[in-house]
Amino acid sequence: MAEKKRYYITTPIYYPSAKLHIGHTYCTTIADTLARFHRLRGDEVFFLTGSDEHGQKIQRAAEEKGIQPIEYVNDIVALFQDLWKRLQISNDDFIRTTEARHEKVVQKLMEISYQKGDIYKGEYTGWYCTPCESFWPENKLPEGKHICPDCGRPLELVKEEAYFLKMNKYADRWLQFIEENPEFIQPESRRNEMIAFVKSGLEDLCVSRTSFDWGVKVPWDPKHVVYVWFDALANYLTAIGYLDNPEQFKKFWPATLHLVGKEIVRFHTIIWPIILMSCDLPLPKQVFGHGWLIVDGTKMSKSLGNVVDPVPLIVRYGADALRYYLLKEIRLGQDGNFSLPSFLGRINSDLANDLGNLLQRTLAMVEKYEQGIVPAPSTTAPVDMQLRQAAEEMLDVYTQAMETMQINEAINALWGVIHRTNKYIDETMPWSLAKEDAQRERLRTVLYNLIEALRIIAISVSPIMPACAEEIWRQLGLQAFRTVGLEAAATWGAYPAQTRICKGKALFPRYDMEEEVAA
Ligand code: ME8
Repeated sequence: MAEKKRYYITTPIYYPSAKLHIGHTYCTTIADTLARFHRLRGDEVFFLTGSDEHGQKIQRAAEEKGIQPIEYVNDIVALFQDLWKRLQISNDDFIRTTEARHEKVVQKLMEISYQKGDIYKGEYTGWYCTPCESFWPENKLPEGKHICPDCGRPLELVKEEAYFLKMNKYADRWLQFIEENPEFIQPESRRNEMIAFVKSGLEDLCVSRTSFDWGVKVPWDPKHVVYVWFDALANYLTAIGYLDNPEQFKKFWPATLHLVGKEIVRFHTIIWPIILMSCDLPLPKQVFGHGWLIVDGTKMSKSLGNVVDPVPLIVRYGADALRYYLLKEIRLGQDGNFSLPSFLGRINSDLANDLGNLLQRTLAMVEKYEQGIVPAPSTTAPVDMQLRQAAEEMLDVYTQAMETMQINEAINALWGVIHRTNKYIDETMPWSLAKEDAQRERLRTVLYNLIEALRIIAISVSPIMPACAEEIWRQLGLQAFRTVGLEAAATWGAYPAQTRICKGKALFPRYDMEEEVAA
């Protein structure tokens, strides 16, 4: 058997400065879908998410509430974990930067870099964006304006003793790496931006702070805490066992994909690789900067307060519907809008009508004409071959699209087969076949083919809507869904005839648009 591929995928570890919104849900859903797809394909997957709990932003938020930072983050991190559970996120680990296993890794990396002579003591005088936790030297700012070039919020003037990482020492190596690895920064536009940023001159990076204390202590000088981005990025090493599980670490590092929002591509493609170079560790294979969910033309953001809470949407419409909508509506790499009417439109048309109805109609006919037992096929007509061919071709397009992270293209291919299968019902007219005894075998073949198409649809839809896939599987009378792989979808005719179906409730209800929007 061919050796399994390793697939290590990460999301950003989110700040527990407030509860998460559908922007975070969007990123984590993409990562989950890719992780599930790779597991389905038989790859060995490690999927990581977590929380970024140190830094000035969190310390201030806790102070405003009059509680200790750790108490503050504990409550919010519990909400993160609850959200991921509701959304059926299949992460293999959840890393918190306040865990001892992580603090040790941060200190180790600082130590290695320091011993190598890449970290030196100095004083930082310049600007700081607390919401982004980002340093902005005067020369990177638009003339005379002390606002953050990333988020547009006011900067604070900071003057404090600090340690610095020699970024410039690695600039040439970085440029060479980027040239030799054109896939490293995606999409292409982000890559060009990052190259321009580095070519405009890299300032040494402040890697410690002394004006507050909520962070990992610098091991040789504990009045300093490690800069929150240095601390946060190291999470990707901690979770796979950099210090405590060398075998697993060797298996999964370098990461296959860091999926991040476009505003933090710079941290992941410039700062992170240089930290890794300084520590003599290999660089991740790819960083992909996805687009934003926007509201009225502005990025949805915790600190702007213009956010949509995913929890009531999941409670009302279900995790699968939300996952489907986010994956279908937005092309990876581009920005997208969330709106309730378009969400409801998708549920009604794609989920309730196209998919839900196909299952309902098919199972109702198996019950009516075959007393709920799926018959064996025995005839072949050109229309059957067309259906089979559509399913087989879909699998190729779907696999290729998933591999290149074009999830919405994979969905389009899959829905192509759902439409084709609905059309097959209209073309073969099982209700007419049922009227003639001479057509009995033909009717049986048609019913079998419909069930078989649904089996393939269930497998392929599972990375996108895991609960719905499992429900289709159950209603088809099949078992042990979790052990099924993508290769099972590639074999037309694998559905075992003479199985009893288990017709249940509709997969998705239809909503009245006006009532829902008014509610
Ligand atoms: O940046 N649309 O955490 P964070 C789409 N702790 N995605 C969005 C979004 C939106 N409107 N808003 C946020 C941090 N996101 C750091 C990360 S990693 C070592 C440290 C998503 O809580 C998107 O993926 O601000 C973005 O990059 C991430 O949340 C930022 O989350």
